[in-house]
Amino acid sequence: MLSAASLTIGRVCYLCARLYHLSYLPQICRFSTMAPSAPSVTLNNGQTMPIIGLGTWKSKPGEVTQAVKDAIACGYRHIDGALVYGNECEVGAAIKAKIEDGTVKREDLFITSKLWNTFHSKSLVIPSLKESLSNLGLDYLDLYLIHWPLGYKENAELFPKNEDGEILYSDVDYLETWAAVEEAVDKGLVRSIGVSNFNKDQVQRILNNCRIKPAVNQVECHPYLNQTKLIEYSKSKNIYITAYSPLGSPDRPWAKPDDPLLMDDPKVVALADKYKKTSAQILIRYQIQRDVIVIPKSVTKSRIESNFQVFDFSLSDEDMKTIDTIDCNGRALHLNWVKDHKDWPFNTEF
Ligand code: 1BO
Repeated sequence: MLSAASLTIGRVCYLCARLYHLSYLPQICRFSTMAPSAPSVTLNNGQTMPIIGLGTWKSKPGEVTQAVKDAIACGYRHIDGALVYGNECEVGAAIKAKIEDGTVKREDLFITSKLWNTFHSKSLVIPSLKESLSNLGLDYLDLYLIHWPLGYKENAELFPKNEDGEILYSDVDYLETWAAVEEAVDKGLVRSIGVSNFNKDQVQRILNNCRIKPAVNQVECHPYLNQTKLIEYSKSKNIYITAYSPLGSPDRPWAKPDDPLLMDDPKVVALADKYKKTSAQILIRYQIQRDVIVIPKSVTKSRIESNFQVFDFSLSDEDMKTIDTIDCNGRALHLNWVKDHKDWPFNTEF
């Protein structure tokens, strides 16, 4: 809980005070004041994590350095990445530049990376983590996630395929992977650990067998796939959900021309008009008010900035409920092409 004293310190607390008058105190009370310009949540190990970060999935190497620099310049302190995004060196170059120009110190930043599916065996986890650290120019990560519960064939390319173009699997149990990720904490290479794209049963299986609990489960989450049940379950276990593709992933390569666009949904557009905000700001604010960490991706400076301007208004309870009504189990990243994998996560309700 924010103390009375903390309410007098810093920009975040000024925003908390403003939001108090907008009846938003119950949600904002889980935030603390680590970052200078965005609220943070406190994870189950006591580490703090800014509730909004810059997503870098699908950000091209030639564009992402400037995007991360712009994000840090306008107040982001949380950058989300992954080895498989193929742009960690360029993300690292931006981090280095913003530390060198005095905008931030390393400890001001919250940097996430993810272990790819071809490195699930115990012996491969720390070497792959070290590759991400080297790419990023860092000596520790704030958060390291197992990217998917799915193991792919190891010691080959990132997307190993047979002659028919089908992905080749490994049968490594993600519990083995989790134990190795726990060792990364012991070695001081990562501060917090978690998972991504795990369903409830898979998270529970880790909880039943772990030494260190996952702090975060990063999943696709937006109003067309609002993940209410997974969020409720996760809260009951003190695990935060991070929402990737919070804007509906309009740039996903496999989108069909007639797929509905979340940002053009009439209910979202009506709320954007009502609050004089963009659709993206409504969708980001929706997650923040559900106490969900959110990582909108953009490489466009004006969008990076406007996506961050979501702390000067509050959606009413009624409008939050209206957004809840457009859920349609509309998963953009279904990975149907590996649905016969023993650990494909989308064959249960949530
Ligand atoms: C394959 C990348 C999914 C989102 O992190």
